[in-house]
Amino acid sequence: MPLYQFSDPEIWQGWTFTEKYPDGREIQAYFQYVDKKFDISRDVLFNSRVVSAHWDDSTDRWNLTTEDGEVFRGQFLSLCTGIGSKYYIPEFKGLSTFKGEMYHTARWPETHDYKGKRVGVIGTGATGVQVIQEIAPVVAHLTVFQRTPNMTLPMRQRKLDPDEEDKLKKELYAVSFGRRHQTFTGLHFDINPKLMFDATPEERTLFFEEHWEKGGFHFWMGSYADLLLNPKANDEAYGFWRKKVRERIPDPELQEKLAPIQPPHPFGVRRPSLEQSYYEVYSQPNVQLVDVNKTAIEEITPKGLKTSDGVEHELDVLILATGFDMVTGGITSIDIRGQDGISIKEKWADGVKSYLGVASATYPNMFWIYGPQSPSSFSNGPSTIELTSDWIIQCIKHMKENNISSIVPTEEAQHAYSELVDQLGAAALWSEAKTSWYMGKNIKGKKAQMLQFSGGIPAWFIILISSVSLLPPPFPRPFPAGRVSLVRGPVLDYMPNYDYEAPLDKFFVIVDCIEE
Ligand code: NA7
Repeated sequence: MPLYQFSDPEIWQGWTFTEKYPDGREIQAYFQYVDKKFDISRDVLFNSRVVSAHWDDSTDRWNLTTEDGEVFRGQFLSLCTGIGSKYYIPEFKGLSTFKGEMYHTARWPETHDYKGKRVGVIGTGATGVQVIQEIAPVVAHLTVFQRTPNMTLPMRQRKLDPDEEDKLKKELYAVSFGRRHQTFTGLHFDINPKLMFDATPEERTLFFEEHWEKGGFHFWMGSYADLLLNPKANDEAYGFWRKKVRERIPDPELQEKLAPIQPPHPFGVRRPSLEQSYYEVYSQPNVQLVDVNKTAIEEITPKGLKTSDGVEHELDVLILATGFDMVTGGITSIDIRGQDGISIKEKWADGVKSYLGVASATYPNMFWIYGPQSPSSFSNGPSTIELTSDWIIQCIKHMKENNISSIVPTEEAQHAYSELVDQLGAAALWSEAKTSWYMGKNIKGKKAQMLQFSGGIPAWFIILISSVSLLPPPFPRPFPAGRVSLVRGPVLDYMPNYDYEAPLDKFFVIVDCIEE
């Protein structure tokens, strides 16, 4: 069953996806179905860009202004700006001189015919991989400009049988949705608590094979507990990945470009993209792979793209699959000012700080969902989104019932939480990827820091609910002291002497606090 959907039975009982990974059209149809069920559109102002949000301390209200000059007032501000809403185009010399068609993958045209065209793609992240495998069979020529090979995983896309799904709905859907709150990623499977070298070589090989066959994120977030903690353990997984990928690429030179002997960074410290025919297309005669580390992109010309070896790659279409100002860009592109009148962009120039990954000191009554310092991109979206939304509703309800008109995290609580996020980030191998958006390193000038809570959903959830379900004020309580670990990794004390016995039983399914 697809887990990337709402867990409300009113929704899933009446909807069946046709594929394990539905395409854009089907996802849009699903949203329309949800909208019809809950009449969401009634409360939405479409095509309306919010440019500023200023807090007024004298009235305890937010004043919002849109690009069209409309002004709105509200007691609460909930930022549902997502983690990938501000797309990013690097400053390529001569970009505006290009005479052909140019698209960023975030602004993909609804319909387009690439048949017979000479197409260039810069970037081999999630969108690059998708575009490359889809258009390679139809274009006249495709040139891919790669900086870092993507350590992709097999998607194992398949059609879903409606009868089988009906049966699953009766037996397992509710169970699987419940399970989403108990695993590190909010998927239905979890990280194996065993360490890589506690398994015998035979056991390991069979384990890898099984997870590879399952496809999706199994090989990554279903792996041994120290995959992202121990470089030697990571090498084992990379070696298996490299072998599997190389089997699909006959040409040794291409093998080295796409799955090099020396990994550019540890496996899984950047988000692996799911692919279907990504490696096969590179063997087509009309596809060329340019390693921009060897022949750099010098400039974009009216006719195409010039690399440092003097070659001008002539193109009809240039596709920029160059990513996003991830996690923070959607928030910092709005002029948000709180109690002290300082914009959030200015405040975060020196690094993001939040309380619980949902709120920020000096910005009262402002919450965000699936944003900075929450499990966001380390989790299945709906799993985190539903937990956070429930938390916000509960918090607002509590405020209403207790006549509290505004709340704001204290600087101290924010500092303590943000430190925990940093420490968790530093405890694993994440920072070894040079241009990872997980760490904000893909954007020039952005402070390098772990942007997500990397201790998994159960650990985050216990911190979240313990800090809020126990309101009354003052808000916030310091988050519950205790210990969080990256599964079997270093255990971090985030406040001493916390009696964590009871909540652990309930929520810390994969967090190992007792051993150390
Ligand atoms: P990603 O995954 O951030 O990929 C961006 C790609 O663009 C990546 O391969 C970058 O290379 C490449 N890039 C960026 N700047 C340059 C320059 N200057 N020269 C060459 N190549 C460059 O973005 P996507 O939009 O594909 O996916 C974003 C997320 O959305 C994805 O992870 C999913 O969670 C959904 P690099 O690898 O950094 O060397």
